[in-house]
Amino acid sequence: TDLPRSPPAAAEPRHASPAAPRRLREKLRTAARMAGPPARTAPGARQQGQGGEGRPEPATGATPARETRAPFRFDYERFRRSLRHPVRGGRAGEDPETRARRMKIKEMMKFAWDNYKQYALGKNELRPLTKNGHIGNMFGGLRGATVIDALDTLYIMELEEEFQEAKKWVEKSFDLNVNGEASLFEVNIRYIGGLLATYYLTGEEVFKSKALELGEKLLPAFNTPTGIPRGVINLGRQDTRSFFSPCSGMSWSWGWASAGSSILAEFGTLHLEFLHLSELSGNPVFAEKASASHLVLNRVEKPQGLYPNFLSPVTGNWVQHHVSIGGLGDSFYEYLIKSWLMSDKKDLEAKKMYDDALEAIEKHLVKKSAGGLTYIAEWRGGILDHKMGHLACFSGGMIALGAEGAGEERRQRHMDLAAEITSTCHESYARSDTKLGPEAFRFDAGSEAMATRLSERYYILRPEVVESYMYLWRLTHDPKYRQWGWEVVKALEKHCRVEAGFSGIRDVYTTIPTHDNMQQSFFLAETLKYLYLLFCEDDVLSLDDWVFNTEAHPLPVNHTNFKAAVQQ
Ligand code: DMJ
Repeated sequence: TDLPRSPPAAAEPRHASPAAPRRLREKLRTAARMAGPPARTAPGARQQGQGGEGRPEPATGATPARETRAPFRFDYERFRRSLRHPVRGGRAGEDPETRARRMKIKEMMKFAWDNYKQYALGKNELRPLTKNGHIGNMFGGLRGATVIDALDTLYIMELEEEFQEAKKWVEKSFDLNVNGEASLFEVNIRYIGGLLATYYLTGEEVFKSKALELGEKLLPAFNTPTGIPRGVINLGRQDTRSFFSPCSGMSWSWGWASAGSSILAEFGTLHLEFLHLSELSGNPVFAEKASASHLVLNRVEKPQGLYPNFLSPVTGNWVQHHVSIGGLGDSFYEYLIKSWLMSDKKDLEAKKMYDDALEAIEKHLVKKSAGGLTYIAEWRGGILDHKMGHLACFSGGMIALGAEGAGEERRQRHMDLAAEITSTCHESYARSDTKLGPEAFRFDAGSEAMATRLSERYYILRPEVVESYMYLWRLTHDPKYRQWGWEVVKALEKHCRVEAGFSGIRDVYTTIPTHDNMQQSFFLAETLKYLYLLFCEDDVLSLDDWVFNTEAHPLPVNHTNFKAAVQQ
Protein backbone atom coordinates (compact mmCIF):
# COMPACT_ATOMS: atom_id res chain seq x y z
CA THR A 1 0.00 0.00 0.00
CA ASP A 2 1.01 3.60 -0.05
CA LEU A 3 -0.26 5.98 2.53
CA PRO A 4 -0.62 9.69 3.11
CA ARG A 5 2.39 10.90 5.04
CA SER A 6 0.56 12.63 7.89
CA PRO A 7 1.53 12.65 11.55
CA PRO A 8 -0.24 10.19 13.83
CA ALA A 9 -3.33 11.13 15.78
CA ALA A 10 -3.18 11.85 19.46
CA ALA A 11 -2.39 8.81 21.56
CA GLU A 12 -5.27 6.45 22.12
CA PRO A 13 -5.23 4.18 25.13
CA ARG A 14 -3.75 0.79 24.53
CA HIS A 15 -5.67 -2.17 25.67
CA ALA A 16 -4.63 -5.06 27.75
CA SER A 17 -6.66 -8.02 26.61
CA PRO A 18 -4.80 -11.04 25.33
CA ALA A 19 -4.07 -11.09 21.60
CA ALA A 20 -4.99 -14.76 21.39
CA PRO A 21 -6.57 -17.31 23.69
CA ARG A 22 -4.29 -19.30 25.93
CA ARG A 23 -5.05 -22.53 24.06
CA LEU A 24 -3.79 -20.98 20.86
CA ARG A 25 -0.61 -19.76 22.51
CA GLU A 26 0.04 -23.24 23.80
CA LYS A 27 -0.47 -24.74 20.36
CA LEU A 28 1.91 -22.24 18.81
CA ARG A 29 4.57 -23.03 21.36
CA THR A 30 4.11 -26.71 20.65
CA ALA A 31 4.61 -26.01 16.94
CA ALA A 32 7.85 -24.19 17.75
CA ARG A 33 9.05 -27.06 19.92
CA MET A 34 8.24 -29.57 17.20
CA ALA A 35 10.13 -27.44 14.69
CA GLY A 36 13.41 -27.52 16.52
CA PRO A 37 15.13 -27.02 19.84
CA PRO A 38 13.04 -25.25 22.46
CA ALA A 39 12.46 -21.54 22.25
CA ARG A 40 13.80 -18.82 24.44
CA THR A 41 12.73 -15.24 24.78
CA ALA A 42 14.32 -13.30 21.95
CA PRO A 43 16.92 -10.75 22.99
CA GLY A 44 15.40 -7.72 24.62
CA ALA A 45 11.90 -9.18 24.72
CA ARG A 46 9.54 -6.96 26.60
CA GLN A 47 8.01 -8.54 29.61
CA GLN A 48 5.64 -5.74 30.44
CA GLY A 49 3.00 -3.93 28.52
CA GLN A 50 2.31 -0.28 28.98
CA GLY A 51 -0.98 1.23 30.02
CA GLY A 52 -2.76 3.92 28.07
CA GLU A 53 -2.38 6.36 30.95
CA GLY A 54 1.31 5.67 31.12
CA ARG A 55 1.03 3.03 33.83
CA PRO A 56 2.88 -0.21 33.24
CA GLU A 57 0.51 -3.13 32.72
CA PRO A 58 1.23 -6.83 32.75
CA ALA A 59 2.45 -8.32 29.51
CA THR A 60 -0.33 -9.33 27.16
CA GLY A 61 1.63 -11.16 24.48
CA ALA A 62 2.67 -14.78 24.49
CA THR A 63 6.28 -14.16 25.35
CA PRO A 64 7.67 -17.33 26.82
CA ALA A 65 9.68 -15.32 29.33
CA ARG A 66 8.55 -17.31 32.32
CA GLU A 67 9.84 -20.59 30.95
CA THR A 68 13.41 -21.73 31.24
CA ARG A 69 14.59 -22.97 27.89
CA ALA A 70 17.76 -23.94 26.14
CA PRO A 71 18.99 -21.45 23.52
CA PHE A 72 17.48 -21.85 20.09
CA ARG A 73 19.76 -21.86 17.08
CA PHE A 74 18.47 -21.73 13.55
CA ASP A 75 20.37 -24.24 11.39
CA TYR A 76 21.49 -22.04 8.51
CA GLU A 77 23.56 -24.70 6.76
CA ARG A 78 20.61 -27.06 6.73
CA PHE A 79 18.44 -24.33 5.29
CA ARG A 80 20.95 -23.67 2.49
CA ARG A 81 21.07 -27.37 1.65
CA SER A 82 17.28 -27.41 1.39
CA LEU A 83 17.25 -24.88 -1.49
CA ARG A 84 16.55 -26.38 -4.88
CA HIS A 85 18.67 -23.85 -6.79
CA PRO A 86 21.78 -21.80 -6.06
CA VAL A 87 20.50 -18.37 -4.95
CA ARG A 88 22.35 -16.42 -7.63
CA GLY A 89 21.69 -19.03 -10.28
CA GLY A 90 23.78 -21.84 -11.61
CA ARG A 91 23.57 -21.44 -15.37
CA ALA A 92 24.87 -18.86 -17.76
CA GLY A 93 23.27 -20.08 -20.99
CA GLU A 94 21.77 -16.98 -22.56
CA ASP A 95 21.97 -14.79 -25.61
CA PRO A 96 24.33 -11.80 -25.62
CA GLU A 97 21.49 -9.27 -25.86
CA THR A 98 19.82 -10.54 -22.68
CA ARG A 99 23.15 -10.42 -20.89
CA ALA A 100 23.87 -6.90 -22.10
CA ARG A 101 20.46 -5.72 -20.92
CA ARG A 102 20.98 -7.30 -17.52
CA MET A 103 24.37 -5.64 -17.25
CA LYS A 104 22.79 -2.29 -18.09
CA ILE A 105 20.35 -2.70 -15.20
CA LYS A 106 23.24 -3.64 -12.93
CA GLU A 107 24.98 -0.42 -13.97
CA MET A 108 21.82 1.53 -13.07
CA MET A 109 21.82 -0.07 -9.63
CA LYS A 110 25.47 0.83 -9.12
CA PHE A 111 24.76 4.41 -10.20
CA ALA A 112 21.77 4.68 -7.82
CA TRP A 113 23.80 3.22 -4.94
CA ASP A 114 27.00 5.19 -5.57
CA ASN A 115 25.12 8.47 -5.54
CA TYR A 116 23.16 7.55 -2.44
CA LYS A 117 26.43 6.59 -0.77
CA GLN A 118 28.17 9.78 -1.83
CA TYR A 119 25.45 12.25 -0.90
CA ALA A 120 23.07 10.59 1.52
CA LEU A 121 24.59 7.56 3.25
CA GLY A 122 22.75 7.03 6.53
CA LYS A 123 19.77 9.13 5.51
CA ASN A 124 16.65 7.35 4.33
CA GLU A 125 16.61 8.44 0.70
CA LEU A 126 18.77 10.40 -1.74
CA ARG A 127 17.63 13.73 -3.12
CA PRO A 128 19.42 13.52 -6.45
CA LEU A 129 18.94 17.10 -7.64
CA THR A 130 20.02 18.88 -4.49
CA LYS A 131 22.55 16.12 -3.75
CA ASN A 132 21.63 15.56 -0.14
CA GLY A 133 19.68 13.14 2.00
CA HIS A 134 16.04 12.89 3.04
CA ILE A 135 14.85 11.49 6.36
CA GLY A 136 11.04 11.83 6.38
CA ASN A 137 8.71 10.69 9.11
CA MET A 138 7.78 7.11 8.23
CA PHE A 139 10.47 5.17 10.05
CA GLY A 140 10.32 6.50 13.61
CA GLY A 141 13.88 7.72 13.81
CA LEU A 142 15.35 4.74 12.01
CA ARG A 143 17.87 5.69 9.33
CA GLY A 144 19.36 4.08 6.27
CA ALA A 145 16.14 2.87 4.59
CA THR A 146 17.95 2.85 1.25
CA VAL A 147 20.83 0.81 2.68
CA ILE A 148 18.53 -1.86 4.06
CA ASP A 149 16.31 -1.89 0.98
CA ALA A 150 19.34 -2.13 -1.34
CA LEU A 151 21.27 -4.90 0.45
CA ASP A 152 19.75 -7.97 -1.19
CA THR A 153 19.65 -6.34 -4.64
CA LEU A 154 23.37 -5.52 -4.40
CA TYR A 155 24.04 -9.09 -3.32
CA ILE A 156 21.99 -10.68 -6.09
CA MET A 157 23.58 -8.44 -8.72
CA GLU A 158 27.03 -9.47 -7.46
CA LEU A 159 27.97 -5.89 -6.68
CA GLU A 160 30.34 -7.23 -4.03
CA GLU A 161 32.15 -4.05 -3.06
CA GLU A 162 28.90 -2.12 -2.79
CA PHE A 163 27.31 -4.92 -0.74
CA GLN A 164 30.26 -4.75 1.68
CA GLU A 165 29.80 -0.98 1.99
CA ALA A 166 26.14 -1.48 2.85
CA LYS A 167 26.93 -4.28 5.29
CA LYS A 168 29.56 -2.15 7.02
CA TRP A 169 27.00 0.60 7.54
CA VAL A 170 24.60 -1.89 9.13
CA GLU A 171 27.34 -3.20 11.44
CA LYS A 172 28.72 0.15 12.48
CA SER A 173 25.97 2.73 12.12
CA PHE A 174 22.52 1.15 12.05
CA ASP A 175 21.07 2.30 15.37
CA LEU A 176 17.89 0.70 16.65
CA ASN A 177 17.94 2.75 19.81
CA VAL A 178 15.62 5.40 18.45
CA ASN A 179 12.54 7.13 19.73
CA GLY A 180 9.93 8.23 17.23
CA GLU A 181 6.65 7.31 15.58
CA ALA A 182 7.04 4.76 12.85
CA SER A 183 4.70 3.12 10.36
CA LEU A 184 4.45 -0.51 11.49
CA PHE A 185 3.87 -1.52 7.87
CA GLU A 186 6.80 0.36 6.36
CA VAL A 187 9.26 -0.74 9.05
CA ASN A 188 8.13 -4.30 8.58
CA ILE A 189 8.25 -4.51 4.78
CA ARG A 190 11.42 -2.49 4.24
CA TYR A 191 13.60 -2.97 7.34
CA ILE A 192 12.54 -6.34 8.67
CA GLY A 193 11.97 -7.73 5.18
CA GLY A 194 15.32 -6.42 3.93
CA LEU A 195 17.27 -7.68 6.94
CA LEU A 196 15.62 -11.12 6.90
CA ALA A 197 16.21 -11.57 3.18
CA THR A 198 19.86 -10.59 3.48
CA TYR A 199 20.33 -12.99 6.36
CA TYR A 200 18.84 -15.86 4.39
CA LEU A 201 20.96 -15.01 1.36
CA THR A 202 24.26 -14.59 3.20
CA GLY A 203 24.04 -16.29 6.58
CA GLU A 204 25.57 -13.19 8.23
CA GLU A 205 24.32 -13.08 11.81
CA VAL A 206 24.19 -9.28 12.02
CA PHE A 207 21.17 -9.16 9.72
CA LYS A 208 19.29 -11.76 11.72
CA SER A 209 19.93 -10.15 15.08
CA LYS A 210 18.92 -6.69 13.86
CA ALA A 211 15.71 -8.10 12.35
CA LEU A 212 14.80 -9.85 15.60
CA GLU A 213 15.59 -6.82 17.72
CA LEU A 214 13.47 -4.61 15.52
CA GLY A 215 10.66 -7.18 15.43
CA GLU A 216 10.50 -7.05 19.24
CA LYS A 217 10.00 -3.31 19.07
CA LEU A 218 6.90 -3.73 16.94
CA LEU A 219 5.05 -6.11 19.27
CA PRO A 220 3.30 -3.51 21.46
CA ALA A 221 1.31 -2.34 18.40
CA PHE A 222 -0.66 -5.59 18.68
CA ASN A 223 -1.94 -4.91 22.17
CA THR A 224 -5.52 -4.13 21.15
CA PRO A 225 -8.76 -5.90 22.09
CA THR A 226 -8.79 -7.78 18.78
CA GLY A 227 -5.06 -8.30 18.34
CA ILE A 228 -5.26 -6.24 15.11
CA PRO A 229 -2.33 -3.84 15.34
CA ARG A 230 -2.54 -0.09 15.08
CA GLY A 231 -0.68 1.60 12.24
CA VAL A 232 1.81 3.78 14.11
CA ILE A 233 4.19 2.72 16.85
CA ASN A 234 6.72 4.53 18.97
CA LEU A 235 9.99 2.62 18.65
CA GLY A 236 11.54 3.99 21.82
CA ARG A 237 12.77 1.77 24.58
CA GLN A 238 10.08 1.16 27.15
CA ASP A 239 11.10 2.48 30.54
CA THR A 240 9.53 0.04 32.97
CA ARG A 241 11.14 1.74 35.97
CA SER A 242 9.08 4.84 35.52
CA PHE A 243 5.52 4.94 36.81
CA PHE A 244 4.73 7.66 34.29
CA SER A 245 6.51 5.94 31.42
CA PRO A 246 7.30 7.94 28.32
CA CYS A 247 5.31 7.20 25.19
CA SER A 248 7.79 4.56 23.99
CA GLY A 249 6.16 1.36 22.87
CA MET A 250 2.77 3.02 22.47
CA SER A 251 0.78 2.74 19.30
CA TRP A 252 -1.71 4.91 17.46
CA SER A 253 -4.04 4.77 14.55
CA TRP A 254 -3.24 7.06 11.63
CA GLY A 255 -4.87 10.48 12.12
CA TRP A 256 -6.38 10.32 8.62
CA ALA A 257 -7.83 6.81 9.01
CA SER A 258 -11.50 7.06 9.88
CA ALA A 259 -12.53 6.52 13.50
CA GLY A 260 -9.25 5.11 14.74
CA SER A 261 -9.29 2.27 12.23
CA SER A 262 -6.44 0.06 11.11
CA ILE A 263 -5.69 -0.35 7.41
CA LEU A 264 -6.24 -3.69 5.67
CA ALA A 265 -3.01 -3.51 3.69
CA GLU A 266 -1.07 -2.65 6.86
CA PHE A 267 -2.25 -5.24 9.36
CA GLY A 268 -2.61 -7.75 6.52
CA THR A 269 1.01 -7.39 5.41
CA LEU A 270 2.89 -8.92 8.30
CA HIS A 271 2.60 -12.68 7.92
CA LEU A 272 5.60 -13.40 5.76
CA GLU A 273 8.08 -11.48 7.87
CA PHE A 274 6.57 -12.40 11.24
CA LEU A 275 6.54 -16.12 10.52
CA HIS A 276 10.22 -15.86 9.67
CA LEU A 277 10.90 -13.95 12.88
CA SER A 278 9.41 -16.94 14.71
CA GLU A 279 11.35 -19.37 12.53
CA LEU A 280 14.66 -17.66 13.28
CA SER A 281 14.10 -16.93 16.97
CA GLY A 282 12.17 -20.05 17.91
CA ASN A 283 9.75 -17.67 19.59
CA PRO A 284 6.15 -18.23 18.45
CA VAL A 285 5.02 -14.81 19.61
CA PHE A 286 5.54 -13.28 16.17
CA ALA A 287 3.51 -15.98 14.37
CA GLU A 288 0.84 -15.67 16.99
CA LYS A 289 0.53 -11.91 16.56
CA ALA A 290 0.36 -12.11 12.78
CA SER A 291 -2.23 -14.90 12.89
CA ALA A 292 -4.72 -12.97 14.99
CA SER A 293 -5.86 -10.85 12.04
CA HIS A 294 -6.97 -13.89 10.05
CA LEU A 295 -9.13 -15.03 12.96
CA VAL A 296 -10.83 -11.63 13.07
CA LEU A 297 -11.21 -11.35 9.30
CA ASN A 298 -12.77 -14.78 9.03
CA ARG A 299 -15.30 -13.88 11.67
CA VAL A 300 -16.46 -10.51 10.34
CA GLU A 301 -19.11 -10.37 7.64
CA LYS A 302 -17.77 -9.22 4.28
CA PRO A 303 -19.97 -7.13 1.97
CA GLN A 304 -20.48 -9.30 -1.13
CA GLY A 305 -17.40 -11.24 -0.09
CA LEU A 306 -15.20 -8.13 -0.45
CA TYR A 307 -12.73 -6.83 2.14
CA PRO A 308 -13.11 -3.12 2.96
CA ASN A 309 -9.91 -1.20 3.70
CA PHE A 310 -10.67 0.14 7.21
CA LEU A 311 -11.28 -2.02 10.28
CA SER A 312 -11.58 -1.09 13.94
CA PRO A 313 -8.86 -2.75 16.06
CA VAL A 314 -11.20 -2.32 19.02
CA THR A 315 -14.42 -3.93 17.73
CA GLY A 316 -13.12 -5.94 14.78
CA ASN A 317 -15.79 -4.40 12.55
CA TRP A 318 -15.43 -2.52 9.27
CA VAL A 319 -15.37 1.21 9.63
CA GLN A 320 -15.86 2.22 5.98
CA HIS A 321 -16.86 0.35 2.86
CA HIS A 322 -14.06 1.30 0.48
CA VAL A 323 -12.56 -1.68 -1.34
CA SER A 324 -9.44 -1.47 -3.44
CA ILE A 325 -6.88 -3.87 -4.80
CA GLY A 326 -4.62 -0.81 -5.08
CA GLY A 327 -3.55 1.48 -2.22
CA LEU A 328 -4.83 0.56 1.29
CA GLY A 329 -5.83 -2.96 0.25
CA ASP A 330 -3.20 -4.29 -2.17
CA SER A 331 -0.63 -6.27 -0.22
CA PHE A 332 -3.26 -7.88 2.02
CA TYR A 333 -4.32 -10.03 -0.97
CA GLU A 334 -0.69 -10.53 -1.95
CA TYR A 335 0.19 -11.87 1.50
CA LEU A 336 -2.70 -14.34 1.49
CA ILE A 337 -1.48 -16.19 -1.57
CA LYS A 338 2.17 -15.77 -0.61
CA SER A 339 1.48 -17.08 2.91
CA TRP A 340 0.20 -20.23 1.29
CA LEU A 341 3.23 -20.50 -1.00
CA MET A 342 5.66 -19.68 1.79
CA SER A 343 4.11 -22.35 4.02
CA ASP A 344 4.98 -24.95 1.38
CA LYS A 345 1.27 -24.86 0.45
CA LYS A 346 0.19 -25.91 3.94
CA ASP A 347 -1.57 -22.72 5.05
CA LEU A 348 -4.94 -23.68 3.61
CA GLU A 349 -6.73 -20.98 5.56
CA ALA A 350 -4.79 -18.26 3.74
CA LYS A 351 -5.36 -20.05 0.41
CA LYS A 352 -9.10 -20.20 0.96
CA MET A 353 -9.21 -16.53 1.99
CA TYR A 354 -7.32 -15.66 -1.21
CA ASP A 355 -9.53 -17.82 -3.43
CA ASP A 356 -12.72 -16.39 -1.96
CA ALA A 357 -11.44 -12.81 -2.15
CA LEU A 358 -10.37 -13.22 -5.77
CA GLU A 359 -13.71 -14.72 -6.66
CA ALA A 360 -15.50 -11.68 -5.19
CA ILE A 361 -13.09 -9.34 -6.98
CA GLU A 362 -13.70 -11.12 -10.30
CA LYS A 363 -17.43 -10.92 -9.77
CA HIS A 364 -17.74 -7.32 -8.61
CA LEU A 365 -14.63 -5.33 -9.57
CA VAL A 366 -13.13 -6.75 -12.77
CA LYS A 367 -14.41 -4.78 -15.76
CA LYS A 368 -13.67 -4.39 -19.46
CA SER A 369 -13.45 -0.93 -21.02
CA ALA A 370 -15.15 0.08 -24.27
CA GLY A 371 -11.75 -0.28 -25.92
CA GLY A 372 -11.37 -3.83 -24.62
CA LEU A 373 -8.98 -3.22 -21.71
CA THR A 374 -9.50 -5.33 -18.59
CA TYR A 375 -9.12 -3.43 -15.31
CA ILE A 376 -9.95 -3.75 -11.62
CA ALA A 377 -12.21 -0.94 -10.41
CA GLU A 378 -12.50 0.37 -6.85
CA TRP A 379 -15.70 0.04 -4.86
CA ARG A 380 -17.20 2.64 -2.55
CA GLY A 381 -20.18 1.30 -0.65
CA GLY A 382 -21.53 -0.47 -3.71
CA ILE A 383 -20.61 2.19 -6.29
CA LEU A 384 -17.77 1.54 -8.70
CA ASP A 385 -14.96 4.02 -9.26
CA HIS A 386 -13.51 3.13 -12.68
CA LYS A 387 -9.95 3.83 -11.71
CA MET A 388 -6.78 1.78 -11.29
CA GLY A 389 -3.83 3.02 -9.30
CA HIS A 390 -0.26 2.20 -10.32
CA LEU A 391 -0.13 0.25 -7.05
CA ALA A 392 -2.94 -2.05 -8.29
CA CYS A 393 -0.73 -3.14 -11.20
CA PHE A 394 1.08 -5.60 -8.93
CA SER A 395 -2.06 -7.74 -9.21
CA GLY A 396 -1.17 -9.10 -12.65
CA GLY A 397 1.84 -10.83 -11.12
CA MET A 398 -0.06 -11.93 -8.03
CA ILE A 399 -2.91 -13.49 -9.97
CA ALA A 400 -0.47 -15.30 -12.27
CA LEU A 401 1.44 -16.60 -9.26
CA GLY A 402 -1.79 -17.82 -7.64
CA ALA A 403 -3.11 -19.37 -10.85
CA GLU A 404 -0.65 -22.21 -10.61
CA GLY A 405 -2.33 -23.39 -7.41
CA ALA A 406 -5.88 -22.83 -8.65
CA GLY A 407 -8.02 -25.77 -9.63
CA GLU A 408 -8.11 -26.92 -13.24
CA GLU A 409 -11.21 -24.88 -14.02
CA ARG A 410 -9.77 -21.62 -12.71
CA ARG A 411 -6.14 -21.90 -13.76
CA GLN A 412 -6.48 -20.74 -17.36
CA ARG A 413 -9.05 -18.10 -16.46
CA HIS A 414 -6.71 -16.63 -13.85
CA MET A 415 -3.71 -16.73 -16.18
CA ASP A 416 -5.76 -14.90 -18.81
CA LEU A 417 -6.92 -12.33 -16.27
CA ALA A 418 -3.33 -11.80 -15.07
CA ALA A 419 -2.10 -11.29 -18.63
CA GLU A 420 -4.95 -8.90 -19.46
CA ILE A 421 -4.38 -6.74 -16.38
CA THR A 422 -0.65 -6.64 -17.06
CA SER A 423 -1.37 -5.63 -20.62
CA THR A 424 -3.67 -2.82 -19.41
CA CYS A 425 -0.94 -1.58 -17.09
CA HIS A 426 1.47 -1.68 -20.02
CA GLU A 427 -1.02 0.45 -21.95
CA SER A 428 -0.93 3.04 -19.17
CA TYR A 429 2.80 3.33 -19.87
CA ALA A 430 2.58 3.08 -23.65
CA ARG A 431 -0.03 5.86 -23.87
CA SER A 432 2.14 8.39 -22.05
CA ASP A 433 4.72 10.62 -23.71
CA THR A 434 7.51 9.43 -21.43
CA LYS A 435 6.55 5.73 -21.69
CA LEU A 436 6.26 5.69 -17.92
CA GLY A 437 2.91 5.23 -16.21
CA PRO A 438 0.89 7.69 -14.12
CA GLU A 439 0.03 7.21 -10.45
CA ALA A 440 -3.58 6.43 -11.40
CA PHE A 441 -5.46 5.97 -14.65
CA ARG A 442 -9.14 5.91 -15.43
CA PHE A 443 -11.73 4.35 -17.61
CA ASP A 444 -14.44 6.97 -17.67
CA ALA A 445 -15.46 10.06 -19.60
CA GLY A 446 -13.92 8.62 -22.74
CA SER A 447 -10.61 7.98 -21.02
CA GLU A 448 -8.82 4.64 -21.39
CA ALA A 449 -5.81 3.83 -19.22
CA MET A 450 -4.80 7.48 -18.85
CA ALA A 451 -4.73 9.88 -15.92
CA THR A 452 -7.50 12.44 -16.15
CA ARG A 453 -6.51 14.51 -13.13
CA LEU A 454 -3.41 16.65 -12.91
CA SER A 455 -2.73 15.28 -9.43
CA GLU A 456 -2.47 11.71 -10.77
CA ARG A 457 0.08 12.26 -13.53
CA TYR A 458 3.25 11.67 -11.54
CA TYR A 459 5.60 8.65 -11.52
CA ILE A 460 7.77 8.08 -8.45
CA LEU A 461 9.93 5.18 -9.68
CA ARG A 462 7.34 2.63 -8.59
CA PRO A 463 7.85 -1.09 -9.28
CA GLU A 464 4.37 -2.64 -9.66
CA VAL A 465 4.24 -2.79 -13.45
CA VAL A 466 7.70 -4.30 -13.91
CA GLU A 467 6.92 -6.63 -10.99
CA SER A 468 4.05 -8.07 -13.02
CA TYR A 469 6.28 -8.29 -16.13
CA MET A 470 8.76 -10.34 -14.12
CA TYR A 471 6.17 -12.85 -12.87
CA LEU A 472 4.45 -13.13 -16.25
CA TRP A 473 7.81 -13.68 -17.92
CA ARG A 474 8.80 -16.41 -15.49
CA LEU A 475 5.42 -18.13 -15.76
CA THR A 476 4.82 -17.86 -19.53
CA HIS A 477 8.15 -16.99 -21.19
CA ASP A 478 6.28 -14.78 -23.59
CA PRO A 479 9.06 -12.49 -24.96
CA LYS A 480 6.79 -9.45 -24.92
CA TYR A 481 7.35 -9.08 -21.17
CA ARG A 482 11.10 -8.68 -21.64
CA GLN A 483 10.43 -6.26 -24.45
CA TRP A 484 8.08 -4.20 -22.25
CA GLY A 485 10.60 -4.26 -19.41
CA TRP A 486 13.29 -2.97 -21.72
CA GLU A 487 11.01 -0.08 -22.75
CA VAL A 488 10.84 0.87 -19.07
CA VAL A 489 14.63 0.74 -18.74
CA LYS A 490 15.01 3.12 -21.68
CA ALA A 491 12.36 5.49 -20.31
CA LEU A 492 13.98 5.53 -16.85
CA GLU A 493 17.32 6.35 -18.42
CA LYS A 494 15.85 9.09 -20.54
CA HIS A 495 13.52 10.81 -18.10
CA CYS A 496 14.49 9.84 -14.56
CA ARG A 497 18.28 9.60 -14.63
CA VAL A 498 19.87 12.85 -13.52
CA GLU A 499 23.44 13.79 -12.68
CA ALA A 500 23.37 12.31 -9.17
CA GLY A 501 20.92 9.42 -9.24
CA PHE A 502 17.38 8.68 -10.36
CA SER A 503 14.41 10.92 -9.67
CA GLY A 504 10.65 10.59 -9.94
CA ILE A 505 8.86 12.89 -12.38
CA ARG A 506 5.78 15.06 -11.87
CA ASP A 507 4.04 14.50 -15.20
CA VAL A 508 4.41 11.45 -17.41
CA TYR A 509 2.61 13.23 -20.26
CA THR A 510 5.38 15.71 -21.01
CA THR A 511 8.77 14.88 -22.44
CA ILE A 512 10.38 17.79 -20.61
CA PRO A 513 9.47 16.44 -17.18
CA THR A 514 9.99 18.16 -13.86
CA HIS A 515 11.83 15.97 -11.40
CA ASP A 516 10.59 15.45 -7.85
CA ASN A 517 14.11 15.26 -6.42
CA MET A 518 13.56 11.89 -4.71
CA GLN A 519 15.22 8.53 -5.29
CA GLN A 520 12.82 6.25 -3.42
CA SER A 521 14.37 3.34 -1.54
CA PHE A 522 11.94 0.93 -3.26
CA PHE A 523 13.56 1.84 -6.59
CA LEU A 524 16.64 -0.09 -5.42
CA ALA A 525 14.72 -2.77 -3.53
CA GLU A 526 12.08 -3.49 -6.13
CA THR A 527 12.10 -1.69 -9.48
CA LEU A 528 15.72 -2.46 -10.34
CA LYS A 529 15.58 -5.94 -8.79
CA TYR A 530 12.51 -7.00 -10.75
CA LEU A 531 13.99 -5.55 -13.96
CA TYR A 532 17.23 -7.43 -13.35
CA LEU A 533 15.40 -10.70 -12.65
CA LEU A 534 13.40 -10.21 -15.85
CA PHE A 535 16.67 -10.61 -17.74
CA CYS A 536 18.02 -13.47 -15.59
CA GLU A 537 17.62 -17.19 -15.95
CA ASP A 538 14.71 -18.55 -13.91
CA ASP A 539 16.97 -20.19 -11.35
CA VAL A 540 18.19 -16.84 -9.97
CA LEU A 541 16.05 -16.42 -6.84
CA SER A 542 13.91 -19.23 -8.17
CA LEU A 543 10.19 -19.12 -7.44
CA ASP A 544 10.61 -22.74 -6.28
CA ASP A 545 12.63 -21.57 -3.29
CA TRP A 546 11.69 -17.95 -2.63
CA VAL A 547 8.66 -15.79 -2.03
CA PHE A 548 9.12 -12.05 -2.45
CA ASN A 549 7.70 -9.84 0.25
CA THR A 550 5.82 -6.76 -0.87
CA GLU A 551 9.07 -4.78 -0.97
CA ALA A 552 10.65 -7.48 -3.21
CA HIS A 553 12.78 -8.93 -0.42
CA PRO A 554 13.06 -12.70 -1.00
CA LEU A 555 12.05 -14.94 1.91
CA PRO A 556 12.44 -18.69 1.68
CA VAL A 557 9.67 -21.23 1.80
CA ASN A 558 9.20 -21.82 5.51
CA HIS A 559 9.15 -25.41 6.65
CA THR A 560 7.93 -24.78 10.19
CA ASN A 561 4.17 -24.99 10.19
CA PHE A 562 3.32 -22.47 12.90
CA LYS A 563 0.00 -21.73 11.26
CA ALA A 564 -1.13 -25.35 11.50
CA ALA A 565 -1.20 -24.96 15.24
CA VAL A 566 -3.76 -22.20 14.84
CA GLN A 567 -5.93 -24.31 12.57
CA GLN A 568 -6.09 -27.41 14.73
C1 DMJ B 1 6.51 -0.30 -1.84
O1 DMJ B 1 6.94 0.19 -0.62
C2 DMJ B 1 5.77 -1.61 -1.68
O2 DMJ B 1 5.69 -2.26 -2.90
C3 DMJ B 1 4.39 -1.42 -1.14
O3 DMJ B 1 3.68 -2.62 -1.06
C4 DMJ B 1 3.64 -0.47 -2.01
N1 DMJ B 1 4.33 0.77 -2.23
C5 DMJ B 1 5.73 0.77 -2.54
C6 DMJ B 1 6.09 0.83 -3.99
O4 DMJ B 1 5.27 1.50 -4.83
